Amino acid sequence: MSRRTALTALAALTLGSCLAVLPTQAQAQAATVVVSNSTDLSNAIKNATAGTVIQVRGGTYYPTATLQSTANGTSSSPITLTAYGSETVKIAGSSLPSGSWIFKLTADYWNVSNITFQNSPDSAVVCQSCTGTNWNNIKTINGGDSGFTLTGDGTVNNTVRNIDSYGHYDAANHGENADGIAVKFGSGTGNLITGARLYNNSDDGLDFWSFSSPVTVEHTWAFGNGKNRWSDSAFAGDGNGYKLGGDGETVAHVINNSAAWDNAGNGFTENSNKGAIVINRTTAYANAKWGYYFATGAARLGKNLAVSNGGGTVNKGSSVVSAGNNWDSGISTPAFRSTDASSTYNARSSSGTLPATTFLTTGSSTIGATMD
Ligand SMILES: [Ca+2]
Ligand SMILES: [Ca+2]
Repeated sequence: MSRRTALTALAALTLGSCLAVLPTQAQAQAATVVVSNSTDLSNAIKNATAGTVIQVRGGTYYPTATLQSTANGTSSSPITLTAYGSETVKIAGSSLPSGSWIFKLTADYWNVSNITFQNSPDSAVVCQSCTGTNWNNIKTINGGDSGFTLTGDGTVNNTVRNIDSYGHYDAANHGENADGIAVKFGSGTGNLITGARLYNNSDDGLDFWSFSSPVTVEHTWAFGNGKNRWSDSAFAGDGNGYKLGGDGETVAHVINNSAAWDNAGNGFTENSNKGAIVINRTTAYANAKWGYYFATGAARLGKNLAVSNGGGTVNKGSSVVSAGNNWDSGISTPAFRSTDASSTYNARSSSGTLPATTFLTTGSSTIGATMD
């Protein structure tokens, strides 16, 4: 103890009886909690308060009930749930009752990072009416419904950064529902998805069905969705890369610098959303249906690149504004450096960004996704 600290402590002791400085409940519980078993993990999540940091030791956890919390952090004192150091943390849903989710927040200001949620009986991660949550470098894998979901009114200012979400399949509905990311049935502004890799899901890569406020997406890849990888004789997955509406909502979502390839449906589709959806510098390659399907709405399509899509390049209605895309007059189609997608499955960078690839890159500074 330094001399100054010692004197301060002595002064505090001397004055203690009249100062009566007692910690508040929140201050008393704010702490770093290191957990290494499912019971402690569940309790730490449930009992967190603003400022709590939950560090999860490496290993695979098998909770027997959904991990959930309604505890709020604050913008200046969020609740943190993360892996301990650089350890590898997986939370598996295989001991949960059927129909369960692995992790559900109905809460504000959480930062969740560096955790894999796998083999959920139903959805893996659901954030309901959340404000100010940040999800960094998480994975949702091989679940029984959508991988990552934002839902409910009051879904505000959430950021999903560098998520991998793949292999989801809802067997009971023959794959009709399981998306990589679902932002559905709700409202709220300021939500951002960036750096996502959404692939090999039974339904769509990304789905904004019945969400009535604009969502921004950037630096995201959606591929291989909607294929029957489960030998389901009544398979019903849709397989759109980016499904940008539905249920009568009119909303101007924004998609920048992202790509869709090898999906069983359309690369990018309004899905009946008549809003002024902005799609800018994206690439649609070798999707089974249309590269861009915007037949009824007022989308703004700019500087996009569509190549080798089975249904055609673009289906655009009379209210669509289209400029600088490779289907517009006078715009040429640059050659791809590579059409070998194997590197897109590689590990991410140490900071969590998408793996380096030349796949679908062209070097163009004016058209198409840059694939990073
Ligand atoms: Ca569907
Ligand atoms: Ca869907």
